[in-house]
Amino acid sequence: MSEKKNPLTAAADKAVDAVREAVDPGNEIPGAPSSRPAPVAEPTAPAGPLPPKADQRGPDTYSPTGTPTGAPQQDVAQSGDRLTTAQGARLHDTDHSLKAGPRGPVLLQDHHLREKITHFDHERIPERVVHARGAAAHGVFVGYGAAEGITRAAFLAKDVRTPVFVRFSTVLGSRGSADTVRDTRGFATKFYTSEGVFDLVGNNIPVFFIQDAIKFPDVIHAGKPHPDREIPQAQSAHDTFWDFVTLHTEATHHTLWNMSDRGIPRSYRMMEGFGVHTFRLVNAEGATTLVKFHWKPKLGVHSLVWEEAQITAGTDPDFHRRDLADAIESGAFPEWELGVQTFPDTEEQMFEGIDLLDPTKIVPEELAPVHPVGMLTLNANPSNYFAETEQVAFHVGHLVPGIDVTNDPLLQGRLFSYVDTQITRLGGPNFGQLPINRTHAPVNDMLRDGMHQTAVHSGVAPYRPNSLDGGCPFMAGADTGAYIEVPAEVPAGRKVRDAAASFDDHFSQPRLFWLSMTPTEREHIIAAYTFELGKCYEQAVKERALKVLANIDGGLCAQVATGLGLPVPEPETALTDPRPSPALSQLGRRWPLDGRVVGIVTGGADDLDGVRAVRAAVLDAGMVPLVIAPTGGTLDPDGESVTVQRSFAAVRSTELDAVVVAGAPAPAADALGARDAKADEEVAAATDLDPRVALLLTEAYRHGKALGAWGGGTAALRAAGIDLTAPAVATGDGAVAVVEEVGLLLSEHRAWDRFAPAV
Ligand code: HDE
Repeated sequence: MSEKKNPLTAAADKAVDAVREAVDPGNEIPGAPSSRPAPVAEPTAPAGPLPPKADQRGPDTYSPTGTPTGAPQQDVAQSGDRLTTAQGARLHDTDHSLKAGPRGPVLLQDHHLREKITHFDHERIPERVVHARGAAAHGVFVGYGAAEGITRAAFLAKDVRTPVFVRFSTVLGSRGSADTVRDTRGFATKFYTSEGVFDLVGNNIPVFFIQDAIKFPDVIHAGKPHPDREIPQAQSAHDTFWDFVTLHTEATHHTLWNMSDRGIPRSYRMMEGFGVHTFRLVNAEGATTLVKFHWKPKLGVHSLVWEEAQITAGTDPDFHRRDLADAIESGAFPEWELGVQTFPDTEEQMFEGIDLLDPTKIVPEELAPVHPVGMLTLNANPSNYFAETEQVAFHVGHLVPGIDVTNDPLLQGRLFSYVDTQITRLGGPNFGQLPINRTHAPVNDMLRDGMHQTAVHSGVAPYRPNSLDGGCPFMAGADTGAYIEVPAEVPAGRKVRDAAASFDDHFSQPRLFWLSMTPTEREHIIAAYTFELGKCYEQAVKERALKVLANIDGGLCAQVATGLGLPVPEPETALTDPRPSPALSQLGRRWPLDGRVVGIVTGGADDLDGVRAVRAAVLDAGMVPLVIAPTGGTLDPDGESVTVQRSFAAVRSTELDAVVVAGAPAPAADALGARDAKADEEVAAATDLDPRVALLLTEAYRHGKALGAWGGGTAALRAAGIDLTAPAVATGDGAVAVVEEVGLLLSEHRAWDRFAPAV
């Protein structure tokens, strides 16, 4: 079926180009709340609503039944310049309820009061039972045509542009929980294709804790806070999680990934995405291929350091959503290539001895390379979190012709769960009509009525067959774009509650993952297990966890046992000898720097020309400079002024990817231990460096971040106790030369070679 030209896609692309032009990276640090700077005095002249910021847009405007309306997106936002009731009646006072006399009582007749409070009382909807905490963006997907031989899906055809909405999330935490917790991340993509909506509802980890959907409530109940005290929030470092995953050893592989650096991503922009299950593609001739979907980020896969993640959870719990929104606002549009691993659709559905229906297994890329089939670019922020990010409803059953499911028992259960959950969360069966969920293909579904029905259907015969509505709607066939399930053979057998024998191997792939890690990555894994198990109370759980680790690797088990102060158990299964997969490691290359944040520390009177030049060089490299000085305000107000983005009191190293230092500022007036516990007075007395700067530099150093200093800045590094000859510490006299070197160092993400691994 040929791709219909979607007028709104073209309009959206145009709007995106306009965003690129409107972004002025020379002056703007992303994050301003409004599209226009606010006056100090409260405005008094009536004016209509401000337009959204240049980086924002809402869902494309389609009718509830999939027809483009062509309406400007602002038409569905608030309108008019006067405050009204929900019915549009203008109001003259919203600060006082209607009373019998100025001292009351309040009158029941006050409709405005009751409407305002009643609506407020119902502003919340149930949060997602999993993946409650998320952030999303609009974008476009462009097919390369490389998949045309294996799928008839129109959106994968060459140069077809499809609007998308992508929501990233953590799994365990509540809506208000912190972004940087150790957890799996969701990576859910809604493709608004010409053939209907396709949802690819994946994660940043390619395997799952369980092999059968019936265990999902178990694993989630174990991972969620304990039901008595409702702690801990958004994390797995507690007894119930470890109790479950050590008894239910098919969770071992996913748990190991969670304990690796994949569990604490630096950014949503720097994560891989995986469809996890094996899907079945079908081409125009009806030939089928089994595939696994992969998203490959242009910026590489990068992580935080655990201490950094913990500090950030307190200092900026919105770290990942801010990073995503700021990057898009500054024009650093995140990109991922979609790729597929392909496998012959054989009767046994195995590949090189790996069961393709077992979602706890990967197929190493060295055995089955990932073939790129298209490019995703996120290019606009939502204009309303609730309407878009909260109300978006994904479903693995939202498929388009050319993409079908397999018998993976985890996937089969998901096919039931997602509609079911939306009915509770979004209040009825019409969630597909919410603007963010509307398909861009015509809908004639004969589904009628229900809560929040926004379509106004016509005709009298929502049934088939009918003659009263002219027989409409008619069925489609393969040649007219029908979704036709692949008539796959169903293996004969008895009805059983059981799994295939090949599902019993729970340890060979965790071992493969462990052996594929570099020594630095292994150190991080050891530390994560030791931390998490160290937080458990039950000795039995810790001992059981060590037994599981012994089945992965003796060295891993011994190191964690040492940390826990427990004996090292013997493995209970024979260790296998898998070939490592270097593709699983995150390290060892250089990656683009788009949207990375560079802190520029100055005492205010240092080489300000150097500060300006560094700022310009950082912006030129597509990164974001944050000028850090003793107080807020501007530096050199009489010259070419430099705006301070962070005072020493407000900054924390964790918001920076790299730091360059222009001088060695003496303790500022507010460097008082009594006021700011970060301002260690002993450090101040011993070094004559502002202790907040000393803390910033030492934290950045031990988190492996590139550091640079020029001129008087070198003295600051020295005063902070930083070895100037250590890896990724750049010093020199030329400000720009130093920042260029820092950029090069930052392209490797972190200087892990500062710290020698023991394993
Ligand atoms: Fe989900 N999952 N899931 N899941 N899942 C949900 O749907 C479920 C699984 C994933 O940003 C829920 O709308 C079951 C695997 C993401 O809105 C719910 C099983 C993978 C998101 C649900 C799984 C995922 C969800 C909760 C076991 C990776 C967030 C709210 C069979 C491939 C989507 C909702 C968003 C959300 C059920 C397992 C990914 C309850 C029963 C495996 C990214 O329907």
